[in-house]
Amino acid sequence: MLSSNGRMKIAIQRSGRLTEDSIALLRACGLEFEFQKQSLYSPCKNFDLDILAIRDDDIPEYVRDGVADLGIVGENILRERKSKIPVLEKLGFGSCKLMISVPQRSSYKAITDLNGLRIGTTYPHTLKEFLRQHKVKAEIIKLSGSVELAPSLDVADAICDIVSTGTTIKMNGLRTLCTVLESQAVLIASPDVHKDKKKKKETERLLIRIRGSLQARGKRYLMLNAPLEALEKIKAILPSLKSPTIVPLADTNMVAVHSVIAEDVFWDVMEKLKAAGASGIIVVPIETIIQ
Ligand code: PRT
Ligand code: ZN
Repeated sequence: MLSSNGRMKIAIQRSGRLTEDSIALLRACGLEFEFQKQSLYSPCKNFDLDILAIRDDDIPEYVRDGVADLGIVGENILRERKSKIPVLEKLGFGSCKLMISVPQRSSYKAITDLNGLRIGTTYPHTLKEFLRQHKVKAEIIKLSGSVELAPSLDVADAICDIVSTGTTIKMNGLRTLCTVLESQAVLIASPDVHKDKKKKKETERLLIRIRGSLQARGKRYLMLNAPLEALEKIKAILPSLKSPTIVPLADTNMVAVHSVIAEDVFWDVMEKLKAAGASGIIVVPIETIIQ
């Protein structure tokens, strides 16, 4: 039985591709809990929230029915369930594409080439909608798993399945033909959350933390010393979130510059800063950014 102890509940995938990142996100929000996938509930010690571990396919229904107040699930599942539950935030992990693939040696190139074919999938509703939009008449073969085997077993001529690295498709002698849907994990909320004052407030608190942690992802905090005359040059090099913080130093010819930079431009920026006269460069990780 599901407990209704009055605490908020967030549903996450019990065991699968979204589990680790969902837990990491909640921990990055400062939530303290021990996650055991054997138990349905993991209570947070420092937040009025229980983590509910279930199959990803059940998350939209649990949240829609208010059994869970919040949920973390892939957009692909929401679309397939024709869910109307509001998405509060895209979470930037679990990225994948729902794609139509065909045998490598086939001659199919365009979406219209799918006319008259049998397409195997575990996403019949999403595929039906896609084919309707593109005015393609194909037969949808509903499968429950191992979709990639369907063409070699002659159960289907093409497949519509989730692709991430593309290895599965390649290993089964298939190639992708088109994208049906781009997906990532999202935070959803039960419509009832907004009607309950306490839950609404707790959701807003959590959302601020989630956004702060997403903002900080891929960013570093940079500190350096620079001669005053090099300051303008250094400011021009720094692609900061906002203008950098300039701190005076005991040596009045020098200043300290603090800024936030993106991880992927880090080394390029570093070399330019050194060449411009920066010294004592320190780069530290950022846990959260609250705007
Ligand atoms: O038990 P439960 O029902 O909870 O889990 P599940 O087995 O249904 O889901 P799971 O854990 O496989 O995926 C959970 C969610 O992760 C999906 O709903 C997507 O939102 C997202 N996701 C991200 C993926 C993938 N990447 C992915 N690669 N879901 C599935 N795959 C599968 C795909 O179906 C195919 O079999 O991985 C294979 C392709 O991967 P590549 O890397 O070889 O292209
Ligand atoms: Zn599932």
